[in-house]
Amino acid sequence: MAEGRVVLGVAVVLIVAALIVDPFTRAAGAADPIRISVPIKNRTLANQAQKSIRITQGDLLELVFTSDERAELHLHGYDLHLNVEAGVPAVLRVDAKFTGRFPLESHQFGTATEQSAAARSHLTLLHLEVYPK
Ligand SMILES: [Cu+2]
Repeated sequence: MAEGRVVLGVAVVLIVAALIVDPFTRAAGAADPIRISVPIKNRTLANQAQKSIRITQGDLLELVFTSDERAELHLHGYDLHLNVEAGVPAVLRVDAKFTGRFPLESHQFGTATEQSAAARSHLTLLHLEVYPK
C-alpha cells in the first residue's frame, strides 16, 4: 500500500520535473530557425548558388519560396510537400533529423490542371544536404 504511494509520488515528481525542465531544455537546445529565401523564376532557381543547401543535423530550416507562378514542390526523403502561389512567400519547414542528400523537386508549375509535359515534369530544383553533427 505504502509502496504504491511512493511509486505514485515518484511518478508525479518525474512528470512535474519533466514539465518544468522541458521548456528550458527546448529553449536552450532549439536555436533560431535558419531562414533562407529561395526565389523561383521561369521554373528554375533565380540563384543557382542555391543548387545545394547545406545544413547540419538538428538544424531547423525554413526555406521561404517565392515563385513567379504557382508551383508544387516536394522534398524527397523527408517527403514534405509545399504549394506556392504566384508572388506569395510559402515556407517549407524542415526539422533536420535525417542526414543525407535530398532532392527538392517541382511536381507541377502553373495551374493545378495544366497538363503539358513541361509543367508536370519533375524537375530537381536543388538538393538539401544534411550533415551529421
Ligand atoms: Cu518529388
